Amino acid sequence: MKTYPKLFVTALFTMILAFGCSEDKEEMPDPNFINATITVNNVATSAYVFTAIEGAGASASLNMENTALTLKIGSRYAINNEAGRPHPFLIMGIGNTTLLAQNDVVGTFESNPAVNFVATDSTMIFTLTSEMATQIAPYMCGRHAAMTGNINAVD
Ligand SMILES: [Cu+2]
Repeated sequence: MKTYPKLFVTALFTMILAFGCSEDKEEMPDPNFINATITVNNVATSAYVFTAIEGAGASASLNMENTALTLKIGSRYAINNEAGRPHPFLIMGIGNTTLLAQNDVVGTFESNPAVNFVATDSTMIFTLTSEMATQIAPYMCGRHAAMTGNINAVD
């Protein structure tokens, strides 16, 4: 009969520890948490249009050709490119550099750990760090220079 209270006390301490740990986890930001998902499509070879934005931190006029995209600095974004492989999404930098690219071009921020860039044929995921924000320029299609619009990085 003495083991029962001992087990009970052990279980109680385990619960307290588990609760304490889960509280700590909530305070640690998940580096893979996506704040906003932006869906983009193409109008032939002349424009991108943003068709949906979900979550927080990103905004743009939907279904307007080559419209500006506003992104909050410090947030993580997924760009779902429904235009796919024929229209690889690029985030350009000042001086016509490429910061992030969905195609074979290797952007200057693709290996930056804080940016944590992930790209597939249909999606690119990245965190807009303040370092990257200082160099950000328009978005552009990797194959059609007419498909381009401004990116505004905001605090
Ligand atoms: Cu294109």
